[in-house]
Amino acid sequence: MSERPTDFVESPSLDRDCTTLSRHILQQLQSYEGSAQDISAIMNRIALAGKLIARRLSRAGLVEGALGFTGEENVQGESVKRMDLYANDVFISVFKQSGLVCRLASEEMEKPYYIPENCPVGRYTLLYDPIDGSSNVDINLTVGAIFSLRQQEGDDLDHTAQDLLQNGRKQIAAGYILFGVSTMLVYSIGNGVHSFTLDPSLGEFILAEENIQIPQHGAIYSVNEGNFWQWDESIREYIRYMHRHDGYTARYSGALVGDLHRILMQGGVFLYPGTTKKPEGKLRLLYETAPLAWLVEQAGGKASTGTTPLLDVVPTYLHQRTPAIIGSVEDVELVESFIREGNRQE
Ligand code: AHM
Ligand code: MG
Repeated sequence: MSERPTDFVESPSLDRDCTTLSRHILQQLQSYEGSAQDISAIMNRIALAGKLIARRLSRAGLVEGALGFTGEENVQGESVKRMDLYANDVFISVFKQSGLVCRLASEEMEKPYYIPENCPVGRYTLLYDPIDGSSNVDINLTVGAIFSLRQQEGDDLDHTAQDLLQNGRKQIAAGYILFGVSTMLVYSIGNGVHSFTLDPSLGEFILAEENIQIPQHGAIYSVNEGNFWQWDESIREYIRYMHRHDGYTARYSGALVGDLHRILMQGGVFLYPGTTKKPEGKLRLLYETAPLAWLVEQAGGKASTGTTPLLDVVPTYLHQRTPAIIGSVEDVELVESFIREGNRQE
């Protein structure tokens, strides 16, 4: 006798609606050990931060004091936007009394934020860029948030956070939240890359795609060509090659998360090489390029500085920048081949 009620109708869409982020993470971890429970709880808190930021962004034009600059500069010498600060505080508030994370480090804070009462229970550090591409906020275009989770090593009693200065392979979890047409959360805990769409009516992130694989090659190259005359000749040669060959198309939104998301789904390459003004490029390693590199490699892609695997770079300070070439294997290798050729001729 069937155990199902006779009027039960299979509904794949209903099944999918029930695959929430928290359920998916627990399935991924396949363990009820303390550390698995911690990572699951941390991911759920990151999702909460994403929902809070998405809510604020969706009403930004209506809320007094949500848009525009604060008049201050961050540690990188960049003008701080009100949304940058709001989103930075959201992550702190979400984790402050969680007992899960004992340090938070972000683009907006010169030094990590310590939560001593969470240690030694929560020996994790969350690194994040609260609003990536913040120049897009005031014109109502896509922005993102990037996160990376690392295990704390040692006591860090002197609060120098030296243990964070390690390569990108030390990440335990990484991902981003894309505030676009809809809000998406894309994450990996070292077992494939999975995307979720926020259903505002449920307040839940619902599975969109599991085990995303980036195409081996794609048509898109994503770079700020306004920097052309500030690049090394090898990058200029690569761009000339793109211009002269069929089958390539440029896309650049000014928000790394949006550009990278497109490449993850459709293939291609994102690059932010060094410039004469900024030889290391613009993007920061620990909370921008390393998490995205880790994610793209998890999806079968590649990430490079041009000469070294991006995940091998060991920073010497928290806010260190790196040139970044991230995307489909063939397209990243094409850029690398131009750089190699340039170096050979020097
Ligand atoms: P931000 O985190 O301060 O917004 O800076 C990072 C952003 C990236 O999202 C984007 O790819 C890049 O800066 C754009 O820089 P540029 O205007 O130099 O092309
Ligand atoms: Mg950023």
